[in-house]
Amino acid sequence: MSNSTLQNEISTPPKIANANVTAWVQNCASLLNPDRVVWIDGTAAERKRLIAQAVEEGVLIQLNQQKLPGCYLHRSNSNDVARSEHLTFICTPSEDMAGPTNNWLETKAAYAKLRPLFDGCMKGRTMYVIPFVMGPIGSPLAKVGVEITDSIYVVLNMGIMTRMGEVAWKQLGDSDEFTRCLHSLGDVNPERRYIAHFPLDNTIWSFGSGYGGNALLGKKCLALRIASVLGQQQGWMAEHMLLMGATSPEGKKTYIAGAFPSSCGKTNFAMLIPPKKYADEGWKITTVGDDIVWMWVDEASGRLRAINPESGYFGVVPGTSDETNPNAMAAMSRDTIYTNVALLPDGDVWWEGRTKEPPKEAIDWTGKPWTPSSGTKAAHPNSRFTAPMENNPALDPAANDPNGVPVSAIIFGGRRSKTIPLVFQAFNWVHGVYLGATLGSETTAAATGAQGIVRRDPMAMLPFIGYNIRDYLVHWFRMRKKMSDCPRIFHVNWFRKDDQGKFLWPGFGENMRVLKWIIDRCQGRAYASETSIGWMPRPKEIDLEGLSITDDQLRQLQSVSNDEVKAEILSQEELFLKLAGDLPKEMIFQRELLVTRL
Ligand code: OXD
Ligand code: MN
Repeated sequence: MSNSTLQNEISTPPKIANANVTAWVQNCASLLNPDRVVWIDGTAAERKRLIAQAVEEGVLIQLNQQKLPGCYLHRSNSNDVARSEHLTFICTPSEDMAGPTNNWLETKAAYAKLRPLFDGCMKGRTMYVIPFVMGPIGSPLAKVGVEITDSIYVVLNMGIMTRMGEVAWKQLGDSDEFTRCLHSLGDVNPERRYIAHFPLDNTIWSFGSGYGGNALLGKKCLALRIASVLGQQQGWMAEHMLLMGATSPEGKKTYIAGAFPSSCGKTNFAMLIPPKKYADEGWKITTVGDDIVWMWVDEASGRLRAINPESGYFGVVPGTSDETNPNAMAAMSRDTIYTNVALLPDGDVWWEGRTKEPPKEAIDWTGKPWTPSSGTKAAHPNSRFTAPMENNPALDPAANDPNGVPVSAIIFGGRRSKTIPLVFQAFNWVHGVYLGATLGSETTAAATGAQGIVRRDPMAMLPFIGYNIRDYLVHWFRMRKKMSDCPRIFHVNWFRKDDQGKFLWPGFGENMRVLKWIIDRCQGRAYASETSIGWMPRPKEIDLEGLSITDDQLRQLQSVSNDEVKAEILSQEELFLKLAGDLPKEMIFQRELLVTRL
């Protein structure tokens, strides 16, 4: 791009901009050749302008502003509806740095492969420069990123998911420490789609997709893949976890982090509304985050503390309703971007599970007329809402606290129709890390590929560990040594089914009953029986009052079969073999101890 275009009024960097960023933006503009450069300032007036422009360009559809003030619908390209794990790369000088669970490209080869795609790709387009902060402003762990993109949808989503605009310049000062995030929609062709991470250069290059997890580069790319590398180097952790607060009737607050694979109900759990009985007693649940946490050991207390680096929710909508998650429904009732849901004749939105009765007619997520007899889904199974966390009626008061919150429990959970009981507790941290490392879950629509197949998803981080899983597991084991008092670790499974294929546990708000036992264990209040797989509540420890679950069904939910556990150990072999020769010794010892307990 010629300098004269860059120097027109609209493209002048704001005075406050950091010189290192300005130089990098100039370089990118020369490569991308946009018609215009727009520096995003993050103000409400700018947002209003950009929304109007997005509506005019057909990127957004204005929804019924009486029912859904400030809400818009976006329909993505139908080939671009989920994260593309097979097109996601860790680019490092050696393959060993990326390890056996990542797709790897050699750094120089990756730049050489991607540069021609970016070369001139913004001709005829506007290049937006988005300065943003991940983490509460002023937090020692907060990180600055700058995303260059040609997608107005990305700009508007980043404005919800991150602290965007002038705050980033203040957080960055004159430092060179910012993540260089380069994104272009290209021609949205899966054949030319790459989500490439260069952890050693603090750089992300994403081409050919507008989908959240591939294109909102502050989220999975920065806050998990790049941050996990920084965490390993600097002694902290970036994890795919929700973070919630639970206040007991006596006013004691316990913070709980939970790792669940994509589309396994993290958002629902983080926004849980206690059943009436618990609410009447005075239990209160508040949300710090629903997808990502950054955790470090506080030197003064020796305890793990956590922040949520995001400032919004990019949640799955199908199945969400006033019954299953009223807080999420409230969060997405205003100032929300819906992606790939169905549009109703009155400008409202709909998705499977929103109401018991489907609407008589709608426009489906692809833009075609739809009726209940169409035989297709009206909303895409991975349709999403992007809403500011401030909209959540149950937002935790510490969600913006730069010092974060202390973590008392870590919960691992997968989607397992068989074998895995409702809840059990690890014997100790090392055993808990083993449980997390061997976490299995049935695959969902959040990523392209076959669904419903059990895959090992260590700490629910399989698609997000930005380096060698061997070093990641070692990092988890070593974190214990930094803590004088470590969180208790638990395993849950809300998805166990009976022989008829019916869910045994109601889930959603009723998960409070399980959470209560977890909290009581952390506070040294509840009893547990020692079993081969860990500490388990006695049946009477899980309160079933008001549920139509029989004691027998609870026993089924909690049953552990030695034969099934043996089969589980065998099915973990695939992961162990991937790590062959490199498996941390704790993993081998824990497996052997489990075998001897059977
Ligand atoms: C997400 C995911 O969008 O995990 O959070 O895919
Ligand atoms: Mn996620």
